[in-house]
Amino acid sequence: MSKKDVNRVVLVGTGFVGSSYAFAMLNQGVAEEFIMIDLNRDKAEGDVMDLNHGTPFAPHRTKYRLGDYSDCKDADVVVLTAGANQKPGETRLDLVEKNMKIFHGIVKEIMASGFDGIFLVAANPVDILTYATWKFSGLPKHRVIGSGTILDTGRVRFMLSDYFEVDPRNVHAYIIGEHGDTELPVWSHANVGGKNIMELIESTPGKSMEDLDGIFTNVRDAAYEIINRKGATFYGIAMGLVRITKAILDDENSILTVSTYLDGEYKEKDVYVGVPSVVNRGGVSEILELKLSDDEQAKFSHSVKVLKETMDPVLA
Ligand code: 6V0
Repeated sequence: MSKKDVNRVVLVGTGFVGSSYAFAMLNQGVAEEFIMIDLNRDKAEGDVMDLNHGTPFAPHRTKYRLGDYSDCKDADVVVLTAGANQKPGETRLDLVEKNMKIFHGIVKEIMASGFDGIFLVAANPVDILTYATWKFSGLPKHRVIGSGTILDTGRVRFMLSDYFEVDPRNVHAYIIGEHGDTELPVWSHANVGGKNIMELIESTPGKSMEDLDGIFTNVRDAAYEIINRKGATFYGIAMGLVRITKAILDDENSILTVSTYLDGEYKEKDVYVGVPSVVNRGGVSEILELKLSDDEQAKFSHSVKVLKETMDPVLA
């Protein structure tokens, strides 16, 4: 809780993702204070005005305010959605140099305010920028979290729910690894209402493993498909960011596939990557280590290798 005894969230970057997140926060009533910062102050101020005008119709009072970095001092959570997004044909890893420079400046300013809360990073490449935020900030690793594969996990749960015609809340399946082209589904632990997904496929006429492969391809490539049609993706990640923020502020101990620092878990070290993690008021308190199949472990290690190969020269 901030010193003011209300939950204070600061958002840096009020573009497509940031403003959608701010709107989703209003609709779900998660924080009392929501402060918005952007290089484009007019855009941030316009959003603040617009959002405040919606508060009479919201389920819970959230006060929006235009801010600057000194407001991070008493923030519980600072959410980073500033930076370039993917243009058609660009991968998330292509954004690394531009966004790393932007993050260096932003994180230094936030830390100069005396910030001592939790960072939630969403800008891409999210796993690498989360690692950079941890390095630039000097905060303990469990208090720096990336959105990781929360969106991809949401996408696979939605697509499986559509395929099996069941409520997505009854679909338990994770996408882990890089939030990007090398991510992977953990089919070995996926289940619908407790029934293992492979058994369900075998016992249901007309369902096949090939369909599952197709579903995963659609999950992995969803951003490209959406960007080709409307230029950016933002509603899905906005909902995922609210979910993480709520898990933090409400001290939920929820298991979410966020980007977390690995120190030997899943046979990997010194990397931030999406794995199921317990999220609460203190940040990430624990990593849920699933026993992966050999094929899943090999794909996960490959994903980490690609992240490190991209990150190491930029951070050196
Ligand atoms: P956008 O609409 O261009 O917004 C970016 C905002 O950042 C703009 O308003 C800029 O003015 C602002 N900005 C840039 N530099 C600075 C700075 N130095 N200080 C303060 N503000 C600054 O991009 P969009 O909102 O679409 O995407 C933002 C980031 O989120 C990109 O890196 C995307 O790739 C990433 N996404 C991450 C997802 C995830 O699952 N983690 C999903 C979708 C997009």
